[in-house]
Amino acid sequence: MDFTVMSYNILAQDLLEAHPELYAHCPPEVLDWNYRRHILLEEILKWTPDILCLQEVQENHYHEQLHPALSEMGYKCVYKRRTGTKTDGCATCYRSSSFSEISVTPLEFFRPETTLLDRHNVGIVSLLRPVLMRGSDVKATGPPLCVANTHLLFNPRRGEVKLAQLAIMLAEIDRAVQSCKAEGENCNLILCGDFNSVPHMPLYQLITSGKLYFQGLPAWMVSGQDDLSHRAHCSRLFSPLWPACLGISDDCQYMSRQDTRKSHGQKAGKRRYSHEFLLQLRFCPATFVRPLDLELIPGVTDNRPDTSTETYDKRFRQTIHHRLDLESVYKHILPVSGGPEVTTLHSEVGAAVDYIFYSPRRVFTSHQKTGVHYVREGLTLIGSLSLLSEDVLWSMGGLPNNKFPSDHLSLVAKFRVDLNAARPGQLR
Ligand code: KL2
Repeated sequence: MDFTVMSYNILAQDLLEAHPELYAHCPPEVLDWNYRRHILLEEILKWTPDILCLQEVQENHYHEQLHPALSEMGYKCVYKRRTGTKTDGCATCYRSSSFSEISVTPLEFFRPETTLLDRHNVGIVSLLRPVLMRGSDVKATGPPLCVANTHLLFNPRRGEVKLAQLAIMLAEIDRAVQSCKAEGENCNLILCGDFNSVPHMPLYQLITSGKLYFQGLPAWMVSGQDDLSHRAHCSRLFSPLWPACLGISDDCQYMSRQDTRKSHGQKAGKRRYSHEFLLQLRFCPATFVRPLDLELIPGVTDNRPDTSTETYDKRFRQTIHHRLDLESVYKHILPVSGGPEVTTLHSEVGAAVDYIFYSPRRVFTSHQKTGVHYVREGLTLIGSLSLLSEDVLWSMGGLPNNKFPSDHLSLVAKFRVDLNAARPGQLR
């Protein structure tokens, strides 16, 4: 079965109006919501994706216009507005002729119990089942597909918040994967949205490589949106990245309540460390920068702490991981010119910040008592809609324009899924 996925940040009208300087290059008519709405719906209709992940969907526009129009086009939708005062949010829609819903989890990243997660971004994690219809009968069903849609924090300086928001998404996806495993099924993955982070920088690397060493990393570098290295003061990342009360391990998995208590040795939710524990912070490698004019006192100022001790490593793992197999549909380079693809453009930036990540197809063998089993899982990427270069977009007058109604382009990918691969370990 083939299916298509679209990820599209449609530019909330309230955000457009809050930052008019970003759109000063645009003729006023292309900024008009009623005009933009028609082209947005045309763009969706043109590709008619089986799965549609939207960001910056303004609540009133969703209820009054977009949801009715999408329902008319055969979509079932879930909407999650941001917490706080901003009026937009994410919407995940699927064509009910191609998928049926197993579960939907809206996620809020704002956690009042932590000083870290103080921003009002959200995400939606849906578990869907592919269905192949013949007329009104179900001809076949496929392995579950987890579709995660998010819009991470914009603030380029607060990379630590972006990572923690991402960790919540990854933990929720992992929970969906585990729930499928418990039923004896492999779950395919789609993670898409606006990550406010550019390709190959640390946040992106964490998603695609499954690990990130972050100790001492300047917070602005996480997303790579801007180069803030000239700043005199920059905050850096130190272990632990997020407090244990978040209930998420450094493997980006939910911990049981018991683990949460164990990892701090006391009541969850309180950051109370022992004197012994705090003493170890003196030996944090990134803080141990030797001042140039430090007077040499033999045995005192030439002494280096040993940071390789076992307890140090155990308490601070300095690396975050995840166990999901994710690859980007787009490779961020344009095929002919070799120049960078952009997914968003306005008067201040042109960059790739939107992505569709997916679990790629893997075939492996397992040798069990009964013989050789071929285990197939993952999605085969069979096509994607081209992105454009910054130059080409500026030659069209920048974004939004009369062809592209948002300051982002839509991303579209086509996948093939093996409907017989629903259960692992089958003999073929
Ligand atoms: O980068 V975006 O645009 O994905 O296209 O995500 C955020 C920004 C969106 C939601 O917060 O609003 C935009 N300067 C420029 N753009 C901003 C700013 C800002 N200070 N704050 C929010 N956005």
